[in-house]
Amino acid sequence: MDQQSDSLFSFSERARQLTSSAIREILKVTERPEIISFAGGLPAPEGFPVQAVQAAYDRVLSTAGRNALQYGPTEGYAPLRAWVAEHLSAQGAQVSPAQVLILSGSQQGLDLLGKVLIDPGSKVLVETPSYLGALQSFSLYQPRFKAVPSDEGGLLPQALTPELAADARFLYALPNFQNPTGRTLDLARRHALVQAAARLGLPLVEDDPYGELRYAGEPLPGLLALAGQAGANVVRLGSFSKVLSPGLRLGYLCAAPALIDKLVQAKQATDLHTASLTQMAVYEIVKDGFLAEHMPRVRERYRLQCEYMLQALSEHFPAQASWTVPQGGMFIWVTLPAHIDTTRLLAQAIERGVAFVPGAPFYAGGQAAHNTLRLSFVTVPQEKIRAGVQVLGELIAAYR
Ligand code: N5F
Repeated sequence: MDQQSDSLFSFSERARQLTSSAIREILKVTERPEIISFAGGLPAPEGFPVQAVQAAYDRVLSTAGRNALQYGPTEGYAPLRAWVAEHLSAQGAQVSPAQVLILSGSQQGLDLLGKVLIDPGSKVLVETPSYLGALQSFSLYQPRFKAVPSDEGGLLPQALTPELAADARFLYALPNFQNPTGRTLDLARRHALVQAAARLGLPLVEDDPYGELRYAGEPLPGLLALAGQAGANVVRLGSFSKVLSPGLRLGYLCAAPALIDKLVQAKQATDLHTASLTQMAVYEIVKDGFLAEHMPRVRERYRLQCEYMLQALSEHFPAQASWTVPQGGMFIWVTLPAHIDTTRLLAQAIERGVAFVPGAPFYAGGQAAHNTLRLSFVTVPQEKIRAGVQVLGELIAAYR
């Protein structure tokens, strides 16, 4: 098939460099029902508010059906933009609706940012490791990734030297329960990061799909909320995927109006606008405070699942393995003894009916740690978490 399409089309330079996301590839395998998958960051379907979504679609269609089925503005449905602005303002940022762009999933925001901010060869700063879907989106625009040093507490703001930041288009950062490591940037580092960014004139892209999923520790202000005082330029991405459902494909971006204008032009060329019906239905759901009653249930479920996996890891993984203990979100990051290559381990694990995401594709602009892997603990039922972790423990012990 590939050979045939190669001779049928002359692919662009950009397309030639495209590779498939490791997560999406693994998800194909893990669709088999017998597989215990710790791979995809798929929210637990038990948490999907099916009835609320159904009722909202019904209400929208019966009260404003013709509007909902019509084209709409590229910027997004005005009441939803206003809700997002208010939601972010309640978290300490000062945001007006004009600074909000509604997206078809926050992944679209990553692509649009790449489109309007990255030229071939542009320097883009990333954490080590970082969300591989963002690396994939940005890669289409052929940047030069530079890794910002980090430790178990996340990004090291003092590592942002003038030399590292010089000419960088932006720094892509995930302060809450980072994908893939689950780690969280503490308050002191958040302050130091926005101050360094302001001093260096470096835009920060704050991606926060998991922020509402905190089940331990105190909530911390986001980079956008801290930006005002420091005078930093922060672009914030948010998503309804992890609070309502990813199948809705709805997210948003908040930025200075000058960037919103450019992104709107790029979005016009991409999809004209995000589905009107979806935006109106989601607005119906969130406008009266549904999330305040819904999120505690989701958080409690994730807390228990996380605890369960941590327990299974300490029972079944060897003493030389270490892992992160997240305060929220969906991921645990495991570091195995240096001789273990987790890409090879994955092939063996799939034969035994267990999947995870190997660590290597999460690295850009620096050395990859091939002995790392990401485990998602939210979709697998508790008894299967134990069974899956046990299999991985056996394979690690037998690895040669
Ligand atoms: O808002 P949405 O659903 O487009 O989320 C994209 C996204 C953006 N930023 C970060 C840090 C994310 O983690 C995500 C979603 N990540 C999932 C993951 O497992 O890493 C996506 C898995 C689903 C898939 O690739 O099919």
